[in-house]
Amino acid sequence: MTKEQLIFAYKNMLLSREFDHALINLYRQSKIVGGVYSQIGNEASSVGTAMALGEGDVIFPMHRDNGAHFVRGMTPREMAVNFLFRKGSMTRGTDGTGHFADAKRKIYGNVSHLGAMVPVAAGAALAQKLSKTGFVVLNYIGDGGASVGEVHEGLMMASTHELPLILIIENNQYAYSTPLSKQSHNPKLSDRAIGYGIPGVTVDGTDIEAVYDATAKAVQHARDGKGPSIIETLTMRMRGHAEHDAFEYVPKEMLQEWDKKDPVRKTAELLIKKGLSKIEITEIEQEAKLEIEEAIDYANGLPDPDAEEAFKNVFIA
Ligand SMILES: Cc1ncc(C[n+]2csc(CCOP(=O)(O)OP(=O)(O)O)c2C)c(N)n1
Ligand SMILES: [Mg+2]
Repeated sequence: MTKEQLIFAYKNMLLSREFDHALINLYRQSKIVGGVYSQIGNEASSVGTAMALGEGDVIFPMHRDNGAHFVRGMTPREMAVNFLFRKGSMTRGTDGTGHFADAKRKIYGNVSHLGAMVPVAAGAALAQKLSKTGFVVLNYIGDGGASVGEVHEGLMMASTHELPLILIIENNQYAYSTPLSKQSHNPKLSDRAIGYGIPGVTVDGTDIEAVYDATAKAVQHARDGKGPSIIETLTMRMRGHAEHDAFEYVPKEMLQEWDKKDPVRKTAELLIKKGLSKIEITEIEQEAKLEIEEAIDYANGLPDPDAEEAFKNVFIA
């Protein structure tokens, strides 16, 4: 990655981290109801993968991919309005947990039912192939979600028809309270690519450059008409499944080990190696913090949605 790309990556990783801290605080004050799914530990995976796309490519983020939303140009204000489910949010205030799409930015996720998004993404990839757009489709799934049957169906279709689909398996070691060892006999999830006859690779998901490089390679493979790939990004879910979960089932030593590989800190260290000064890094950090604070204040100042919104787009017998 160039120095400019790394600065962009760092900024977007910080937006994700700061937004996370802000949502956690609001949750503790009961100002947010529903799930707050922490992104901490996943920032290099969501940002590095999304950065490998070009304009016009399609993306299906999941619940820990706020970094990808920021990379695609979603502003902190838009994100805050969505997550605080205010009037004017993309779900008209009916959801605050990231189940919004934005067609103008080619963001088509998030389908809540784990696994169900992959056949939809494969369909979007088929559309790109039939219409010869040259665009690719990037789709995320977790270590738990990757074991749902529909993922297999989507990959069967994508591999057989050589569709331009890239599946990112974000292996953060846990699916709610279930460790990977209790739901997959083979811990190397990228091995699943062998069965489909497509490339599969496992990368350090805390290393922004490793994530970006692997995704850029898979994107080129797809653009060249050679079909789908699987990339497994190894990360750690540093908090509970969502903020209601005290995650006492996760060994403390495991969290301590992974904390040494904190992706945000590692990216700052990389920037210093590339010649950025500590002052320049602090400036980027302060800018991200201020942007998020301003966005949260903005959203907090907006009214609740009108009550009749709750009756729109639902079937009432
Ligand atoms: C089919 C289905 N089953 C259960 C759920 C509830 N659920 C949402 S996220 C989640 C855990 C998913 O774990 P993983 O795929 O590893 O992703 P992570 O949350 O760790 O990022 C569960 C059980 C769901 N959304 N869809
Ligand atoms: Mg997981």
